[in-house]
Parts: sequence; C-alpha cells; structure tokens
Amino acid sequence: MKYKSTLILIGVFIAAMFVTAWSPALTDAKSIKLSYANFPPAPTFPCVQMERWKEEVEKRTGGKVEINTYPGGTLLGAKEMMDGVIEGQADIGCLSMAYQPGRFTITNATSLPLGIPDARVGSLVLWDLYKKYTPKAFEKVKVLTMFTTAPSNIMSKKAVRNLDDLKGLDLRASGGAAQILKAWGANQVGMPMPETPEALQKGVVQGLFTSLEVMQDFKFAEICRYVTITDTAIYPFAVVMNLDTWNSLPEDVQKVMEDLSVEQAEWTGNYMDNHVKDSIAWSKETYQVEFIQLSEEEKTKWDEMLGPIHL
Ligand code: DTR
Repeated sequence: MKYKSTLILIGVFIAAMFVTAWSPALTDAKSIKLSYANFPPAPTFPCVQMERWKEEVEKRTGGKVEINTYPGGTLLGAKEMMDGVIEGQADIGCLSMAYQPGRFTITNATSLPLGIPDARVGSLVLWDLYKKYTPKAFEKVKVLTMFTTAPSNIMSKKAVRNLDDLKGLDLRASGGAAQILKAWGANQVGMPMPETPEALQKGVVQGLFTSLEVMQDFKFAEICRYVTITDTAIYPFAVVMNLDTWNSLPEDVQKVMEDLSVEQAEWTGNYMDNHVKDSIAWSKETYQVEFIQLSEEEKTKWDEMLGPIHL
C-alpha cells in the first residue's frame, strides 16, 4: 500500500513537471523581469518618460518583459546611477550627465551655450552626437536612449533684471549650466535636483538655473516668484542598461528596445517642451510669477560674456 502511494506521488510529480515545462500559459508567466532606477520623484519628467518606455516595451514585447520602476532614488541615487548600473544593482538607470563633471565630456558638449532652441531638438542632437562618436564614457553599458531638458532660465526669490542683480547671487546649477552662471558672475552652487527644494527652503540658495517645468513639478513657483528668461544651457540625460543584462536578452526584445531609442528621445523632448508651457501658465496663474525679458542691450552683454565658453 505504502509502495503504491509512493508510486502515485512520483507520477503526480512527473506530471506536474511536464505541465510546467510545456504549458504556454505558464511559460508566458516566466517573463523577463528588469529593474529600472531613477533619481527624482515620480511626477517629474525623467520618471514620466521612464513610465512611458516601460509601457511601450511591455506592450511591444507582448508581455514577455516586465519592468519594475524605482523613482525617487529608492534603488539608486543621482550620483551613483552610472556605476550602480555597471555593477548590476539595477538593470536600467536614468542619469543626468551634469552631476558627474568630467565624466561625460563629449555628450556634455550639448550643454554649452549653442543656441539649441528646445528639448526636442536638444534630444535629437544629443542622440546623433552619441551615435556619431560612441564615447568611451558609455562603453561599459548599453545606451537605450538619451534626451535633454528644455533651455535653462533663472528662477529666483528676488528679481534679476541685469548683471548687477545677478552678481554674487547663490543659484543652484550643475554641469554646463554651472559654467554659464559663473561667467555671468553669479555664485553657482552645485547639487542634484532632488536636494534643491530643501536648499531653497533653508536659504542655502536664492534660486536655481534649469528648465522651467520644475516651477510646477517641484512647486518652486511658490518660493521663486521671478523668472529671468535666458534660454541657454540644456541638461543632457542618458538611460543605460547593464551590459550582462543586455547580452542576456533575446534578439526580438533587443530589437524592440533598439527601435525605441530615437522615438523615446523625441517623445521625451516633445513632452518636456509642452510641459514647460503648462508650467509657465500654471506659475503665472497660481503664484503670479513675473517673467522678466532682458532688454536688447542687456541681452547682448550677457551673450558676449558667454563667448569664451565656446572655445
Ligand atoms: N539635471 C537636471 C535637469 C533637470 C531639469 N528638470 C529636472 C527634473 C528632475 C530631475 C532633474 C531635472 C538639473 O539638475 O537641473
């Protein structure tokens, strides 16, 4: 009797193994799971583009790939993103190149004052630059896409109408944007975006220099009631994947991701450009923020001071 029930048990076990291996439903359930780390809070544009990419990849691979997203630095912080992905702490990571000066020199050239008009153009130029030079800085990862912010403007607690107003003013900026602020005589303070709300509140800085969607997304309009339009530096971003993870993916999944690269760059640029418009309208309406246009004469002075940065 005991012998018989053991035989039945073995039979059931073998049958279960067989069903697990061959049932399409169960095979489908064995999807490829990828982690995607991001440093700023969920409602900000780097995370909005992350969710869009996740949705598209999951849809286009027919559910074969499942992506778990980690916004707000919950998996990797702003400055550890690149190395964290190289080491495999996350499969995918979104990084702002400005936070590690000297590391991404070729692609950071896009943050020079070149007159890039908006985020869509910036993102496509950045992607072309990357494809043309495939910089060494990215040789240890697979680059999935790149994009940029819209041009930077000054958001401040006090009005900045001329270079005298700007002199010695503590403003937060990183990378190429930092060089621009220094050239204008401001006191540039470097820190990643997620640290900025506290620095503004505590009075460590009197404003910041970046794209204007943050007025709404970080509610900076509440504290910075003045914006001086300069339309200069854009900030470049990259989305990178761990190389072993990339090499382990089936070809059809790799193709879906490759096909998305430029599309995602352009999508993000368009999203950013539209969102900046919304943020300006929202800031004016909600906090009566004043948007200051420099006079022709003043603007010429500011532009001339940026000349040496192009060299
Ligand atoms: N590198 C960024 C650029 C930036 C602009 N908007 C956001 C929103 C969330 C994170 C970063 C950014 C900067 O630090 O200004």
